[in-house]
Amino acid sequence: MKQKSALLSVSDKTDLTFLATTLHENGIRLIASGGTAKQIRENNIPVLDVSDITKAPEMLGGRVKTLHPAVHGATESASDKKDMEDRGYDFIDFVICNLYPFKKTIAKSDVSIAEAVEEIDIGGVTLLRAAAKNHSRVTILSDPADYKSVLKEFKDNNGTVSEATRKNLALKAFSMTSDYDVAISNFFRAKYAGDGQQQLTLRYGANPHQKPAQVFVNEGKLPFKVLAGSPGYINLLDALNAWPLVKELKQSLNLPAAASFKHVSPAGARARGSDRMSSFGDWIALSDVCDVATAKIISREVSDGIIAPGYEKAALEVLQKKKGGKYTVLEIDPKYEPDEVETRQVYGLNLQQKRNNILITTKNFENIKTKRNNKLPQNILNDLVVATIALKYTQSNSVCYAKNGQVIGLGAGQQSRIHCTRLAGEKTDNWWLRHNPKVLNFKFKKDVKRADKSNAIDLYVTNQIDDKEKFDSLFDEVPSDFTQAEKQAWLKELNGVVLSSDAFFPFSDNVERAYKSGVCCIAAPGGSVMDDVVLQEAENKKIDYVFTEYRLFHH
Ligand code: 93A
Repeated sequence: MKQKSALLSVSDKTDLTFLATTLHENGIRLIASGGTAKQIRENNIPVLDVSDITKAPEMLGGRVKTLHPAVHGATESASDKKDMEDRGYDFIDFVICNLYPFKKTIAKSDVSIAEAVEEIDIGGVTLLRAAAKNHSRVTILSDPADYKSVLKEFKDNNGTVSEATRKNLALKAFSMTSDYDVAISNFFRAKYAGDGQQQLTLRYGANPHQKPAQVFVNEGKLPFKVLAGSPGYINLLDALNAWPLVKELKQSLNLPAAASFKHVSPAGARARGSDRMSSFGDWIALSDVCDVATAKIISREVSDGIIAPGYEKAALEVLQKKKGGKYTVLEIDPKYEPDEVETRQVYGLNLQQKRNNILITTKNFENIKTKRNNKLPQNILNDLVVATIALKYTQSNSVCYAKNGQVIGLGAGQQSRIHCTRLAGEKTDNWWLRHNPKVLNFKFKKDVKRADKSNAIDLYVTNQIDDKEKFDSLFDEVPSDFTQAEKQAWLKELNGVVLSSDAFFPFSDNVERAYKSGVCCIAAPGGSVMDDVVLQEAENKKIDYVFTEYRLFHH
């Protein structure tokens, strides 16, 4: 039987001597590149230089060590065998290779491009790929951690390595080259693509100590331009959730849409006033080109940034002056469509899923399960679309109340559904209480800031005024108390509210709570063992209940 050969070319020389000794002891001929051969030889193990089989010496300062037809690519096909014989080359059975430490080099803070370039492996990647491609006969060892187990298998099985092991090792090698190439392209994207083209450096990550931070696409260009300010990581999370929300609302209802986001959930949709307190320092999205009137409204609000498909020239000038020029303005390409499949990394692992790209339209609300109505009026259908699209971009669990084409109460990110229903219900009640004539007629002093007004109104309607003197000092005319009886009477007048839930209601308490905030129609998926009980509660309360087709969890 012909003697087997191993080609060794390793940058990380961990356990190299052990490996070479064992291979040699098992009758395998060793061939190695410069530094690898030197270390093997120093340990008195016989080894050939790559040039012994290529008849071409290592050259260009080591940049060409193993790149040669004697080394790469031969399969067991008859024509390959003939080619090899004609040239007098032998087959290689084992390839042991790991790459120049590119990642380690670029991790140094002051690395120059020249230094990084020197660490780009050419021949090693070619070796790994050629060997992995030929894994039907070649064993490829790309990680010193595998030496021991593979050598044991080799010895225990009369000098063979199983197909299963070869497959695993090939996969490892393919993954290694792909990871290596990603590191190289990321490095050069940051250096060469020009900030904002394919990559944009962000101020910082979720927190100021999480630096560096960036947003990038692997190919093509980023679908947005920065027209003012400098976005941070959470700004982008908000923008990239708020934009599809308004885009889909517009698509579905053919009406202009706006959204106000905070901490990656909407604080309002189609109107910013749904939850003024939460919208303080928000991110705004508009479905349409921002005109001057809208820019002027935004300019007096406390807000962090905006994303829209365009800006009238004068509108942009208004926004560029906001926050002393620090207001962030992004222009999104309205034609941009993300890939069907989305991938994210959490705790070092890649998670992948098909994007939630279903479009919510009024058609989603035709499966009415209660007896009162067999068709819903158009305004209710529209409100259900608004509430449900808002949920599609809200951190789960989530429940949304809507009325008059806008979100009026949204409960996000609660682990319990009834807590969502209560939270959103309380927000809805507050929204309604804020629309009481007593509040609408507040006579604030002239110099009171908008945020202080919002805060005072919130304290007033939620009975939380601790410092009455401070509260009174905000007014030209101090408002009389909003008594419990007055509030109860006013809340009774709230009606025509719709509610959407991102998943089924497991208990009828949700329906009871919704009823207290004037809900006349609920949309939620079915599928709970308690469906019958939940629907019966809706019948009792004269609430229309629609089963929707889709669960809409979002994280
Ligand atoms: O500069 S290279 O890209 N040119 C080559 O032909 C080549 N062949 C193997 N680098 C090349 N290698 C790499 O050299 C291997 O990937 C390994 O990391 C390193 C081993 O070099 P030495 O044996 O001289 O220590």
